[in-house]
Amino acid sequence: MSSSQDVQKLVKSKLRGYKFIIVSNREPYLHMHTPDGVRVKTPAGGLTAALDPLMQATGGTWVAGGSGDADRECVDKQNRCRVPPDKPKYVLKRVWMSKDEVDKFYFGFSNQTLWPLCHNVFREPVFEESFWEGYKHSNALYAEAIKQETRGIDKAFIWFHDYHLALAPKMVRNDTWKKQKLVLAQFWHIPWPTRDIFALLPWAEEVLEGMLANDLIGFHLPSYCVNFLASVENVMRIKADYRRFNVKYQGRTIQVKPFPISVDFDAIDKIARVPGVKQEMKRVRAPQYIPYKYIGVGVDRIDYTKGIIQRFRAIDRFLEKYPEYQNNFVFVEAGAPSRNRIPAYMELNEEISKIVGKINWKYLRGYWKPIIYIEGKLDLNRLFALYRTADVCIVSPIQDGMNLVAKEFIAANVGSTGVLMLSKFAGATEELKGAVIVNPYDVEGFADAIRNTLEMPPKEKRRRMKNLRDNVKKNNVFKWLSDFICESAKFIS
Ligand code: GDG
Repeated sequence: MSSSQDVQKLVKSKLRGYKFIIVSNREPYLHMHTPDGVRVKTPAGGLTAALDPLMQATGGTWVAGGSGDADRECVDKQNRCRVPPDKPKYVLKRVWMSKDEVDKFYFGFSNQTLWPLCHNVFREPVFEESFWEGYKHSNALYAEAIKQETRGIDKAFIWFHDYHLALAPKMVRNDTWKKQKLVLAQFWHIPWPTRDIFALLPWAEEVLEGMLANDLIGFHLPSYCVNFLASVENVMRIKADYRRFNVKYQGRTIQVKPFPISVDFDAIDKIARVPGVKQEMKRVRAPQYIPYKYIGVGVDRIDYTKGIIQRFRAIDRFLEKYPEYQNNFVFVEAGAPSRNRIPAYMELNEEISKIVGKINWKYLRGYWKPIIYIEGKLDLNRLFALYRTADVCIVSPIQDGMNLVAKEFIAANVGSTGVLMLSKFAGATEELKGAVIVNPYDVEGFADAIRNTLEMPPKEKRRRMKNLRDNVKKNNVFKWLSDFICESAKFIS
């Protein structure tokens, strides 16, 4: 199962007669005001790109939070519009939230309580009653939108995405009428913490009750599934079956299963070869840009889980310990800002500018400085040119559910000339044999690993990258989609 068309066929055969509904906080199309009038934008990111063709083929409904500044002007009375706008294939149903609602639901409970709670990052989660109330309220808005979309429909498959929507499945299940057959499934895109950490959450039981209304719950890794089952046992006092990875609750059996997410390998491989990328590659090595012998690259959404500070500390130590690389090595960090309203993210932005400034000043020699920090989202040609030109791509999260950047780098490294350096705390590390593995907290070991990687013989680099590319080509995003849908289809009668 390796292409979008294969998955489309699969959905059509497996989910026959079922209305297909996807629910996520982020929407696949945004309407935005521009000087040329209202224009449609698609958010960058692999997930919406992978699910959109599927929705186009199945023609269901996607329920998501409206976030474009012209979104409200472009929907009907039921808050629906048909997308893609130029060739409508499915319904986008928008859920509206006020600024205050977004503050509590998205910036509050989702990203200041659940996000740090689920990542082992020594950031104290914020346990704030008003965030929790806001989270419940917004989940109810999503549930209401789903209810409207399933009114009069006797069979639907509803796929919830992520930690923003833990409570909505129960709300939807409770609203089901007698003969209505709803199959509910959820994919949790971030780690699930150990049972003792999860038990810190004052609303642990309600969160689990919400999720256990699903028939299927997916995580990236088996260890997150085990942690989830252990949390259910611990908090709800019900026995889980660790052999079958399931738990019985209120007369239903809930399947919990790993589905490691991936990228559209073939699409990335193709884009990486377009003339625009090749042109940009020449520019990257041009004297006025990066004329140095070695290039390292880092690409992240700016987040304290991504280990950006730890990466810079290791680069500092590497240049200090191996001074022959001074004036020879440049590290380009592309950081896409995110969640900037949250104090921890504001502090991180400041910390990043300080450490970049400090390191660059420490080593500054003539024109050369070791770190080029590009704040903002890179356009695709530049991003792919960097992926193809880099000697090393450093992905060093201190905790990450999976990490798609690692897989994008592999798919884009068409010449097999680069090396992937990966933190032992990224979900992707379990699959990506062939990467150089580092502990981002071990400054000394990390610095040595950078040196060893740059010194690696080309043959060894190619061998490693070939293994990685074979793996990601085979285990691509369509495999993820089809595995999840096949498992969900087991609940369809
Ligand atoms: C969550 C989980 C899990 C980043 N900077 C630029 C840029 N990006 C794009 C990347 C990639 C995406 O953002 C980041 O995806 P990740 O998977 O690395 O991380 P999260 O956003 O934290 O995602 C994660 C994922 O969900 C999916 O389940 O893997 O563990 O935390 O696509 O390319 N894109 C561009 N310029 C940038 O500067 N164009």
